[in-house]
Amino acid sequence: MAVGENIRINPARLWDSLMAMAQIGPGIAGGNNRQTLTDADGEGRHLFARWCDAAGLTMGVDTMGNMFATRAGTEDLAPVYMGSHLDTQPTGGKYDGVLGVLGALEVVRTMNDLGIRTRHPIVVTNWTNEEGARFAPAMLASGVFAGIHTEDYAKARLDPEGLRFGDELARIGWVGDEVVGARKIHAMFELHIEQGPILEAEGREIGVVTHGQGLWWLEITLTGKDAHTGSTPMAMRVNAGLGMARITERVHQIAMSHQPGAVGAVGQVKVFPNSRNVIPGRVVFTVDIRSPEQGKLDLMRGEVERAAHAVAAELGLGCSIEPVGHFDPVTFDPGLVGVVRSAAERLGYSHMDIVSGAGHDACWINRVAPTVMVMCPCVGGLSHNEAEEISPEWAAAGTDVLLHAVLEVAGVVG
Ligand code: HGY
Ligand code: MN
Ligand code: MN
Repeated sequence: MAVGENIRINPARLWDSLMAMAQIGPGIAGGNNRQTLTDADGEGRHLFARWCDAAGLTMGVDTMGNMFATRAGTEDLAPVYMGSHLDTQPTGGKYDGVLGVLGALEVVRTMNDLGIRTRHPIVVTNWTNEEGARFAPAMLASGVFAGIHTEDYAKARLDPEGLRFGDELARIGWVGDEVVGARKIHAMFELHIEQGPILEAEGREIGVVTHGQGLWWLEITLTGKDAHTGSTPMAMRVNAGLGMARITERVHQIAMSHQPGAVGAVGQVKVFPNSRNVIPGRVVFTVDIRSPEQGKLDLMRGEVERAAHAVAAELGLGCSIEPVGHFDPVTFDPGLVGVVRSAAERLGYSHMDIVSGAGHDACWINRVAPTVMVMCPCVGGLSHNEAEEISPEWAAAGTDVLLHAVLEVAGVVG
């Protein structure tokens, strides 16, 4: 039975919650720097927990710090989950991940306002370390939940300062007592901004996410020789920085050779000794390549690795390559995709099917439970930038669709 289309969330309350969360871990240009397991992340978690408590939810936390706030159902059934992540990039926006967590909370607040009861319990979720910016790989804790990574592997991950994930999680006081992955999920919904330009360009309010593209993160270490930038003859140089530059260009060329539907870039570069007048003797950088097509993704990985070794050989550099992140292209649950699409239609929101360009916790949870995503546009498609913006209307549209889709799957009683 579809819920009446006149039921809508409270847009002002949602927007106020988004703006209140944005005060925690502020960036330097209007966005956020609330990186995972920092004090700011801990503070954001406490605010979210207080809001969940005020909404009458029961909080559970697992040993990876994943937060699960439960609203009881009328029957002892596997819950319907909805959520995303509260951690941000170092120069992140106010909505990436946060809209999915606080939109889910707004759905529960609306259910409370209207006295709606459901057969299945409902769980609002905050997944730890979705971004992977501080501790690679991305979607780390949802990956442990889905059995992709072991908990030991995850807790041993180091940040750029050499701090351990497990120690940092304990330091902010968010090690829970639940076994990771023990929870049963009837269905999982993730509301997220598109982080690309398609919905806005097409004038659509809702993205019905049918698939997610796959990804490789390849960490390349080039080893040359530190030397004086002034007195070392060009022919004598073993320049790791030059190697990194040539490989970065090759990554771009490889992605362009697989158009449409492939992307590639180098986003993180660490140069040693990083002194203005020293030829870099070592460079460590991560290649990020993605495609919705498995074949293209696998081809690109091989081409990047061969190109890296060829450039290193030309310049007499040592070259090692370590995969530090990977997931194959994702197909979300067709039944739930239909539920999201019909909810958007019922509510009168313009919509289109879309493939997610970014990775999300939903990509891993899709391995262990029927999963789907709902997207709303973002201004200029900009994300992972402090200037990330959405409109209150887009936030409300996405959350209305989430409300109706979740109620349909959770089963309204009475
Ligand atoms: O990298 C991603 O796609 C996500 O933002 N972690
Ligand atoms: Mn995200
Ligand atoms: Mn992100």
